Amino acid sequence: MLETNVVVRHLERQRALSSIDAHRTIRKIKDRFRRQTLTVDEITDDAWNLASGGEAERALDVVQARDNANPDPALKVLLRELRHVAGVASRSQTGRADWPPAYVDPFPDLAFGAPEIAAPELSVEVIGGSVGHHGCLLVRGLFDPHQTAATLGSLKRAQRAMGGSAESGDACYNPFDVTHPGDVQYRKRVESNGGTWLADAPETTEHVMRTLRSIGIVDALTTHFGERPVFSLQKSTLRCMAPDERVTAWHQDGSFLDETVRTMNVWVALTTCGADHPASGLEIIPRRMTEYLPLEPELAKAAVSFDAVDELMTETPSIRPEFLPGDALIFDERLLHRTYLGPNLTEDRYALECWFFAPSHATERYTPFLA
Ligand SMILES: O=C(O)CCC(=O)C(=O)O
Repeated sequence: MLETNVVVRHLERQRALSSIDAHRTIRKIKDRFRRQTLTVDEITDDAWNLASGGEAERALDVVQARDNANPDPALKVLLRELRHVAGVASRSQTGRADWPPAYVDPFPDLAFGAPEIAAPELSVEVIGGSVGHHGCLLVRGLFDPHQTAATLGSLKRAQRAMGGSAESGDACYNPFDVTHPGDVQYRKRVESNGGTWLADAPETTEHVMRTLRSIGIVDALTTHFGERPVFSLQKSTLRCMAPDERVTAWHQDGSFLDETVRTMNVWVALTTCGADHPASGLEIIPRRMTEYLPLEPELAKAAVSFDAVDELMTETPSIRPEFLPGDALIFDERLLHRTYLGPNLTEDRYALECWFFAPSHATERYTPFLA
């Protein structure tokens, strides 16, 4: 991790390589990678050379291509570090001026409930239009059965390794170096509730990013934000939610992120849950919220007051969608929602929660990774 910090500091101070030098270096490295005879140490050296020349995004893309062709656990950890360096560098963009982007309502006749599509209908217009007009978008089968099973398998390996039984070395669970004491406590809290930060699991991170890219999510969000998105250490989580009945806090994530934040969450059920299934799902108020509701922090720091939720529900009752494995809910920082932990739950629920940010408008205190 020291290496990452050194490179970040270096990047912040310098633009030492001229772009001609950088292009020459990239060409040489691509040629070397194509031959596929490089050892992991050689790839690592080449990648850091590129990154310290201000080309972390290019380094990320070439190492990723190499890892796709010839997977190696050590490359997963390297990729996670490169994502961080590239994520930090991407913060200096200005972002799109027309925010929020204007989208036509793709479901003009939908008066109540969550807009719903099948995965092949996914586009930036449907995502942006549904979230912008109805608060969220339900995507049936966003992950196909193979992608769902592979993600669930990778999540379980990460959580077993987190519990002390690593199966394939550091790539399953490899906590990213954090220095802020608040983050150390935050990670402990997440882990004690059955969560694992996505970026702490380099193998799962690469699997998830490859999957989200292959189904068009990363490109769609790049168009939506006008810049390649980042995800953050503290806000993207692999979850195993135990069936413990308790009162949970309604929240709008934007109420505890920076005021000008631009986000989109891709929440994917990896096991059957929600509705009347015996595994916890999400309860949501399916409407576009224009404001942040008052908080009542007794239950949790960002808990919205139950009175305010009750009042809103007289206009828009809450729903608890059914999720089959691979179904997803896409929403941004304004949606009012909570984990549903009502009576009669008996099974664990597994899910991926992946919050993307426009790097120019990401939460400052969070640790970014380029998607
Ligand atoms: O998975 C859950 O139960 C919580 C999800 C959530 O609150 C979120 O994705 O913002």
